[in-house]
Amino acid sequence: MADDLQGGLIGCGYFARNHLNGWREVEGAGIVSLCDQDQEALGQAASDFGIPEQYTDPQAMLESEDLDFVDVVTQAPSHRFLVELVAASGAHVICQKPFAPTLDDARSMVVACNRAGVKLMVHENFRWQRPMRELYEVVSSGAIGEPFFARVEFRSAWDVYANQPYLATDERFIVYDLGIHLLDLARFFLGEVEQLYARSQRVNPDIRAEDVATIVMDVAGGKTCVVEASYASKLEHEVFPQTLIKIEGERGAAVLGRDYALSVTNEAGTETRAVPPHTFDWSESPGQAIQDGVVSIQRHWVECLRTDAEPETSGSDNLRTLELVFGTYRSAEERSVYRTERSLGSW
Ligand code: NAD
Ligand code: 89V
Repeated sequence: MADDLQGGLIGCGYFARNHLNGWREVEGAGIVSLCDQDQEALGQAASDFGIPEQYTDPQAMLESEDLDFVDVVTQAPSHRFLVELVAASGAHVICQKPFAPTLDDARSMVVACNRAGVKLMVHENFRWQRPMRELYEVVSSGAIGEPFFARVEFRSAWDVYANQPYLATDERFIVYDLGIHLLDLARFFLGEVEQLYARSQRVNPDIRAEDVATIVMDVAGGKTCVVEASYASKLEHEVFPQTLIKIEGERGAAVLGRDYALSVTNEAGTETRAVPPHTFDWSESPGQAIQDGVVSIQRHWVECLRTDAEPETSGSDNLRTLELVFGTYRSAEERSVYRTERSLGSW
Protein backbone atom coordinates (compact mmCIF):
# COMPACT_ATOMS: atom_id res chain seq x y z
CA MET A 1 0.00 0.00 0.00
CA ALA A 2 1.37 3.40 -0.98
CA ASP A 3 0.13 5.03 2.23
CA ASP A 4 1.64 2.45 4.61
CA LEU A 5 3.28 3.98 7.66
CA GLN A 6 7.07 3.70 7.33
CA GLY A 7 8.82 2.38 10.42
CA GLY A 8 12.42 2.00 11.51
CA LEU A 9 13.55 -0.48 14.17
CA ILE A 10 16.48 -0.02 16.54
CA GLY A 11 17.89 -3.09 18.31
CA CYS A 12 18.00 -6.31 16.26
CA GLY A 13 18.66 -8.74 19.12
CA TYR A 14 16.72 -11.68 20.55
CA PHE A 15 13.25 -10.17 20.96
CA ALA A 16 13.29 -8.04 17.81
CA ARG A 17 12.54 -11.16 15.77
CA ASN A 18 9.08 -11.23 17.33
CA HIS A 19 8.55 -7.54 16.53
CA LEU A 20 9.74 -8.02 12.94
CA ASN A 21 7.57 -11.10 12.41
CA GLY A 22 4.75 -9.16 14.05
CA TRP A 23 5.10 -6.16 11.74
CA ARG A 24 4.60 -8.50 8.78
CA GLU A 25 1.17 -9.36 10.20
CA VAL A 26 0.13 -5.73 10.64
CA GLU A 27 -1.68 -4.02 7.80
CA GLY A 28 -0.93 -0.37 7.10
CA ALA A 29 2.65 -0.27 8.37
CA GLY A 30 6.02 -1.78 7.56
CA ILE A 31 9.60 -1.67 8.78
CA VAL A 32 11.75 -0.12 6.06
CA SER A 33 15.06 0.29 7.89
CA LEU A 34 16.98 -1.40 10.67
CA CYS A 35 19.60 -0.17 13.10
CA ASP A 36 21.90 -2.02 15.48
CA GLN A 37 25.33 -1.09 16.74
CA ASP A 38 26.27 -4.75 16.37
CA GLN A 39 26.94 -5.34 12.68
CA GLU A 40 26.36 -9.09 12.93
CA ALA A 41 22.93 -8.79 14.60
CA LEU A 42 22.01 -6.08 12.06
CA GLY A 43 23.06 -8.12 9.03
CA GLN A 44 21.28 -11.24 10.27
CA ALA A 45 17.97 -9.43 10.83
CA ALA A 46 18.27 -7.56 7.53
CA SER A 47 18.79 -10.76 5.60
CA ASP A 48 16.17 -12.80 7.51
CA PHE A 49 13.50 -10.13 7.04
CA GLY A 50 14.57 -8.76 3.64
CA ILE A 51 15.10 -5.17 4.82
CA PRO A 52 17.90 -3.52 2.78
CA GLU A 53 18.33 -0.22 4.65
CA GLN A 54 20.82 -0.90 7.47
CA TYR A 55 22.46 1.48 9.94
CA THR A 56 24.81 1.04 12.87
CA ASP A 57 24.17 4.64 13.99
CA PRO A 58 20.60 5.61 15.02
CA GLN A 59 21.20 9.30 14.20
CA ALA A 60 22.29 8.38 10.68
CA MET A 61 19.12 6.32 10.20
CA LEU A 62 16.92 9.17 11.44
CA GLU A 63 18.67 11.69 9.16
CA SER A 64 18.62 9.51 6.05
CA GLU A 65 15.17 7.93 6.26
CA ASP A 66 11.76 9.58 6.23
CA LEU A 67 10.17 7.60 9.07
CA ASP A 68 6.68 7.89 10.54
CA PHE A 69 7.69 5.91 13.61
CA VAL A 70 10.57 4.04 15.22
CA ASP A 71 10.33 0.82 17.24
CA VAL A 72 13.03 0.73 19.95
CA VAL A 73 13.81 -2.89 20.91
CA THR A 74 16.96 -2.42 22.98
CA GLN A 75 17.48 -3.03 26.71
CA ALA A 76 16.35 -0.39 29.17
CA PRO A 77 19.62 1.51 29.82
CA SER A 78 19.64 2.77 26.22
CA HIS A 79 15.94 3.76 26.08
CA ARG A 80 16.16 7.37 27.20
CA PHE A 81 18.92 8.28 24.75
CA LEU A 82 17.22 6.52 21.84
CA VAL A 83 13.64 7.62 22.54
CA GLU A 84 14.67 11.25 22.94
CA LEU A 85 16.74 11.05 19.74
CA VAL A 86 13.76 9.69 17.83
CA ALA A 87 11.40 12.29 19.33
CA ALA A 88 13.77 15.07 18.27
CA SER A 89 13.60 13.74 14.70
CA GLY A 90 9.81 14.16 14.72
CA ALA A 91 8.96 10.45 14.42
CA HIS A 92 6.50 8.71 16.75
CA VAL A 93 8.15 6.13 19.01
CA ILE A 94 7.51 2.73 20.54
CA CYS A 95 9.76 1.69 23.42
CA GLN A 96 10.16 -1.85 24.74
CA LYS A 97 9.67 -2.62 28.44
CA PRO A 98 11.10 -2.06 31.03
CA PHE A 99 10.51 1.56 30.00
CA ALA A 100 13.49 2.88 31.99
CA PRO A 101 15.94 2.07 34.79
CA THR A 102 14.64 5.07 36.79
CA LEU A 103 11.39 7.03 37.02
CA ASP A 104 13.34 10.20 36.22
CA ASP A 105 14.44 8.73 32.88
CA ALA A 106 10.89 7.62 32.16
CA ARG A 107 9.42 11.03 32.96
CA SER A 108 12.06 12.71 30.82
CA MET A 109 11.04 10.58 27.81
CA VAL A 110 7.37 11.43 28.34
CA VAL A 111 8.17 15.15 28.48
CA ALA A 112 10.44 14.97 25.42
CA CYS A 113 7.77 13.22 23.34
CA ASN A 114 5.06 15.63 24.49
CA ARG A 115 7.25 18.62 23.60
CA ALA A 116 8.06 17.13 20.19
CA GLY A 117 4.37 16.41 19.57
CA VAL A 118 4.99 12.71 18.92
CA LYS A 119 3.21 9.67 20.33
CA LEU A 120 5.05 7.38 22.74
CA MET A 121 3.88 3.83 23.47
CA VAL A 122 5.58 1.35 25.77
CA HIS A 123 5.51 -2.12 24.17
CA GLU A 124 3.76 -3.60 27.24
CA ASN A 125 2.25 -6.54 25.41
CA PHE A 126 0.98 -9.06 28.02
CA ARG A 127 -2.39 -7.26 28.28
CA TRP A 128 -2.72 -7.71 24.50
CA GLN A 129 -2.64 -11.53 24.60
CA ARG A 130 -5.96 -12.94 23.43
CA PRO A 131 -6.62 -14.80 26.73
CA MET A 132 -6.25 -11.48 28.59
CA ARG A 133 -8.63 -9.69 26.23
CA GLU A 134 -11.20 -12.49 26.63
CA LEU A 135 -10.91 -12.31 30.42
CA TYR A 136 -11.25 -8.53 30.27
CA GLU A 137 -14.46 -8.89 28.22
CA VAL A 138 -15.92 -11.24 30.83
CA VAL A 139 -15.12 -8.89 33.70
CA SER A 140 -16.39 -5.80 31.85
CA SER A 141 -19.61 -7.60 30.87
CA GLY A 142 -20.61 -7.68 34.55
CA ALA A 143 -20.84 -11.50 34.51
CA ILE A 144 -19.05 -11.74 37.88
CA GLY A 145 -20.23 -8.41 39.25
CA GLU A 146 -17.90 -5.77 40.65
CA PRO A 147 -14.45 -7.33 41.24
CA PHE A 148 -13.03 -7.18 44.76
CA PHE A 149 -10.03 -9.52 44.48
CA ALA A 150 -7.51 -10.68 41.85
CA ARG A 151 -4.56 -13.04 41.86
CA VAL A 152 -2.10 -12.63 38.97
CA GLU A 153 0.28 -15.56 38.99
CA PHE A 154 3.31 -16.51 36.86
CA ARG A 155 5.26 -19.41 38.41
CA SER A 156 7.73 -21.33 36.31
CA ALA A 157 11.18 -22.89 36.23
CA TRP A 158 11.72 -22.24 32.52
CA ASP A 159 15.31 -21.55 31.50
CA VAL A 160 14.82 -17.92 30.49
CA TYR A 161 18.56 -17.30 30.79
CA ALA A 162 19.33 -19.23 27.58
CA ASN A 163 17.81 -16.60 25.28
CA GLN A 164 18.26 -13.63 27.60
CA PRO A 165 21.58 -14.13 29.45
CA TYR A 166 21.41 -10.63 30.98
CA LEU A 167 18.54 -11.84 33.18
CA ALA A 168 21.08 -13.87 35.17
CA THR A 169 23.55 -11.04 35.60
CA ASP A 170 21.54 -7.80 35.86
CA GLU A 171 21.23 -6.26 39.32
CA ARG A 172 17.42 -6.51 39.15
CA PHE A 173 15.60 -9.47 37.69
CA ILE A 174 12.11 -10.82 38.09
CA VAL A 175 10.20 -7.75 39.22
CA TYR A 176 11.86 -5.53 36.62
CA ASP A 177 11.67 -8.00 33.75
CA LEU A 178 8.51 -10.03 34.34
CA GLY A 179 6.73 -8.52 37.34
CA ILE A 180 6.36 -5.37 35.26
CA HIS A 181 3.99 -7.28 32.93
CA LEU A 182 2.03 -8.69 35.87
CA LEU A 183 1.73 -5.30 37.57
CA ASP A 184 0.44 -3.86 34.31
CA LEU A 185 -2.12 -6.70 34.13
CA ALA A 186 -3.19 -5.93 37.71
CA ARG A 187 -3.81 -2.31 36.71
CA PHE A 188 -5.59 -3.42 33.52
CA PHE A 189 -8.02 -5.69 35.34
CA LEU A 190 -8.54 -4.00 38.72
CA GLY A 191 -7.45 -0.38 38.51
CA GLU A 192 -4.89 1.90 40.12
CA VAL A 193 -2.87 0.84 43.13
CA GLU A 194 -2.90 2.77 46.41
CA GLN A 195 -0.21 0.88 48.32
CA LEU A 196 1.68 -2.39 48.29
CA TYR A 197 3.77 -4.72 50.42
CA ALA A 198 6.29 -7.02 48.74
CA ARG A 199 8.66 -9.86 49.51
CA SER A 200 11.41 -11.06 47.17
CA GLN A 201 13.76 -14.03 47.20
CA ARG A 202 16.76 -15.27 45.26
CA VAL A 203 16.39 -19.06 45.10
CA ASN A 204 18.70 -19.89 42.18
CA PRO A 205 22.26 -19.43 43.51
CA ASP A 206 23.66 -19.04 39.99
CA ILE A 207 21.98 -15.73 39.24
CA ARG A 208 22.62 -12.27 40.65
CA ALA A 209 19.20 -10.92 41.59
CA GLU A 210 15.76 -11.96 42.83
CA ASP A 211 13.92 -14.74 40.98
CA VAL A 212 10.79 -14.83 43.18
CA ALA A 213 8.50 -11.99 44.25
CA THR A 214 5.17 -11.80 46.04
CA ILE A 215 3.26 -8.52 46.12
CA VAL A 216 0.05 -7.69 47.98
CA MET A 217 -1.65 -4.54 46.78
CA ASP A 218 -4.50 -2.28 47.89
CA VAL A 219 -6.29 -1.14 44.75
CA ALA A 220 -8.57 1.89 44.54
CA GLY A 221 -12.15 1.11 45.54
CA GLY A 222 -11.20 -1.25 48.37
CA LYS A 223 -9.98 -4.05 46.06
CA THR A 224 -7.10 -6.42 46.81
CA CYS A 225 -4.63 -7.89 44.33
CA VAL A 226 -1.91 -10.47 44.86
CA VAL A 227 0.84 -10.68 42.25
CA GLU A 228 3.14 -13.72 42.26
CA ALA A 229 6.22 -14.04 40.04
CA SER A 230 8.68 -16.92 40.14
CA TYR A 231 11.31 -18.49 37.92
CA ALA A 232 12.25 -20.95 40.68
CA SER A 233 9.03 -23.00 40.76
CA LYS A 234 9.57 -26.63 39.77
CA LEU A 235 5.93 -27.65 39.57
CA GLU A 236 3.98 -30.62 38.26
CA HIS A 237 2.91 -28.58 35.20
CA GLU A 238 5.39 -26.21 33.58
CA VAL A 239 3.12 -23.58 32.07
CA PHE A 240 5.64 -21.02 30.77
CA PRO A 241 4.80 -18.40 29.57
CA GLN A 242 1.20 -18.51 30.78
CA THR A 243 -0.06 -16.01 33.31
CA LEU A 244 -2.78 -17.58 35.47
CA ILE A 245 -5.40 -15.19 36.80
CA LYS A 246 -8.30 -15.43 39.21
CA ILE A 247 -10.71 -12.52 39.58
CA GLU A 248 -13.47 -12.68 42.17
CA GLY A 249 -16.48 -10.38 42.01
CA GLU A 250 -19.67 -9.85 43.96
CA ARG A 251 -21.58 -12.24 41.67
CA GLY A 252 -18.95 -14.89 40.94
CA ALA A 253 -15.45 -15.53 39.66
CA ALA A 254 -13.49 -15.65 36.39
CA VAL A 255 -10.44 -17.88 36.25
CA LEU A 256 -7.86 -18.05 33.48
CA GLY A 257 -6.24 -21.39 34.10
CA ARG A 258 -3.70 -23.74 32.63
CA ASP A 259 -3.90 -24.41 28.87
CA TYR A 260 -5.83 -21.17 28.42
CA ALA A 261 -9.03 -22.48 29.99
CA LEU A 262 -11.32 -19.61 30.95
CA SER A 263 -13.98 -20.49 33.54
CA VAL A 264 -16.75 -18.18 34.58
CA THR A 265 -18.78 -18.98 37.66
CA ASN A 266 -21.90 -17.10 38.75
CA GLU A 267 -25.48 -17.86 39.80
CA ALA A 268 -26.00 -19.63 36.43
CA GLY A 269 -23.25 -22.19 37.23
CA THR A 270 -19.79 -22.62 35.73
CA GLU A 271 -18.92 -22.37 32.05
CA THR A 272 -15.46 -23.19 30.77
CA ARG A 273 -14.07 -22.54 27.31
CA ALA A 274 -10.63 -22.49 25.71
CA VAL A 275 -9.17 -19.08 24.83
CA PRO A 276 -5.83 -20.00 23.22
CA PRO A 277 -3.58 -17.30 21.81
CA HIS A 278 -3.77 -16.43 18.12
CA THR A 279 -1.01 -18.21 16.23
CA PHE A 280 0.88 -17.39 13.04
CA ASP A 281 3.03 -19.42 10.68
CA TRP A 282 6.12 -18.17 12.56
CA SER A 283 4.74 -18.83 16.08
CA GLU A 284 7.00 -20.98 18.19
CA SER A 285 6.02 -23.11 21.14
CA PRO A 286 5.76 -22.30 23.98
CA GLY A 287 5.90 -18.55 23.25
CA GLN A 288 2.66 -18.23 21.25
CA ALA A 289 0.89 -16.07 23.82
CA ILE A 290 3.74 -13.56 23.92
CA GLN A 291 3.96 -13.49 20.13
CA ASP A 292 0.18 -12.99 19.94
CA GLY A 293 0.49 -9.99 22.29
CA VAL A 294 3.24 -8.52 20.12
CA VAL A 295 1.10 -8.61 16.97
CA SER A 296 -1.94 -7.15 18.73
CA ILE A 297 -0.13 -4.26 20.39
CA GLN A 298 1.53 -3.38 17.09
CA ARG A 299 -1.90 -3.37 15.39
CA HIS A 300 -3.14 -1.12 18.20
CA TRP A 301 -0.22 1.25 17.56
CA VAL A 302 -1.07 1.60 13.88
CA GLU A 303 -4.71 2.21 14.78
CA CYS A 304 -3.63 4.92 17.25
CA LEU A 305 -1.48 6.65 14.63
CA ARG A 306 -4.28 6.43 12.06
CA THR A 307 -6.96 7.81 14.40
CA ASP A 308 -4.78 10.08 16.54
CA ALA A 309 -5.72 8.11 19.67
CA GLU A 310 -3.64 7.68 22.83
CA PRO A 311 -2.12 4.16 23.07
CA GLU A 312 -3.38 2.15 26.06
CA THR A 313 0.15 1.82 27.40
CA SER A 314 1.37 5.29 26.49
CA GLY A 315 4.53 6.54 28.13
CA SER A 316 2.55 8.46 30.72
CA ASP A 317 0.34 5.44 31.48
CA ASN A 318 3.40 3.25 31.92
CA LEU A 319 4.87 5.61 34.53
CA ARG A 320 2.26 4.12 36.89
CA THR A 321 3.33 0.54 36.18
CA LEU A 322 6.99 1.47 36.50
CA GLU A 323 6.32 3.17 39.84
CA LEU A 324 4.90 -0.14 41.12
CA VAL A 325 8.09 -1.92 40.05
CA PHE A 326 10.33 0.45 41.98
CA GLY A 327 7.84 0.53 44.86
CA THR A 328 8.06 -3.26 45.02
CA TYR A 329 11.85 -3.16 45.30
CA ARG A 330 11.66 -0.52 48.00
CA SER A 331 9.02 -2.39 49.96
CA ALA A 332 10.94 -5.68 49.76
CA GLU A 333 14.21 -4.05 50.77
CA GLU A 334 12.83 -1.96 53.63
CA ARG A 335 10.10 -4.43 54.66
CA SER A 336 7.77 -1.48 54.55
CA VAL A 337 4.49 -0.58 52.92
CA TYR A 338 4.99 1.50 49.76
CA ARG A 339 2.32 4.15 49.19
CA THR A 340 1.96 5.19 45.57
CA GLU A 341 2.19 8.77 44.33
CA ARG A 342 -1.48 8.47 43.45
CA SER A 343 -2.46 7.68 47.02
CA LEU A 344 -0.31 10.59 48.22
CA GLY A 345 -2.17 12.88 45.81
CA SER A 346 0.76 13.52 43.45
CA TRP A 347 -1.27 12.65 40.34
P1 NAD B 1 19.26 -8.06 23.16
O1 NAD B 1 20.41 -7.59 23.97
O2 NAD B 1 19.26 -9.45 22.61
O3 NAD B 1 19.07 -7.09 21.89
C1 NAD B 1 19.24 -5.69 21.99
C2 NAD B 1 19.96 -5.20 20.73
O4 NAD B 1 20.01 -3.80 20.80
C3 NAD B 1 21.39 -5.70 20.62
O5 NAD B 1 21.57 -6.34 19.37
C4 NAD B 1 22.24 -4.43 20.74
O6 NAD B 1 23.41 -4.46 19.95
C5 NAD B 1 21.27 -3.37 20.28
N1 NAD B 1 21.56 -2.03 20.81
C6 NAD B 1 21.72 -1.67 22.12
N2 NAD B 1 21.95 -0.35 22.23
C7 NAD B 1 21.90 0.15 20.98
C8 NAD B 1 22.07 1.46 20.42
N3 NAD B 1 22.33 2.52 21.20
N4 NAD B 1 21.96 1.61 19.08
C9 NAD B 1 21.72 0.55 18.28
N5 NAD B 1 21.57 -0.71 18.74
C10 NAD B 1 21.66 -0.90 20.07
O7 NAD B 1 17.99 -7.80 24.04
P2 NAD B 1 16.55 -8.52 23.91
O8 NAD B 1 16.55 -9.78 24.69
O9 NAD B 1 16.16 -8.54 22.48
O10 NAD B 1 15.64 -7.49 24.75
C11 NAD B 1 15.37 -6.21 24.24
C12 NAD B 1 14.25 -5.62 25.08
O11 NAD B 1 13.08 -6.41 24.87
C13 NAD B 1 14.54 -5.66 26.59
O12 NAD B 1 14.14 -4.43 27.17
C14 NAD B 1 13.67 -6.82 27.11
O13 NAD B 1 13.19 -6.65 28.43
C15 NAD B 1 12.52 -6.76 26.13
N6 NAD B 1 11.79 -8.04 26.01
C16 NAD B 1 10.45 -7.95 26.00
C17 NAD B 1 9.68 -9.08 25.92
C18 NAD B 1 8.18 -8.89 25.89
O14 NAD B 1 7.71 -7.82 25.59
N7 NAD B 1 7.35 -9.85 26.19
C19 NAD B 1 10.28 -10.35 25.86
C20 NAD B 1 11.68 -10.40 25.84
C21 NAD B 1 12.44 -9.23 25.91
O1 89V C 1 8.29 -11.34 28.29
C1 89V C 1 9.34 -10.96 28.80
O2 89V C 1 9.47 -9.81 29.15
C2 89V C 1 10.47 -11.95 28.95
C3 89V C 1 10.20 -13.11 29.91
C4 89V C 1 8.88 -13.82 29.64
C5 89V C 1 11.35 -14.08 29.85
O3 89V C 1 10.15 -12.61 31.24
O4 89V C 1 11.62 -11.26 29.34
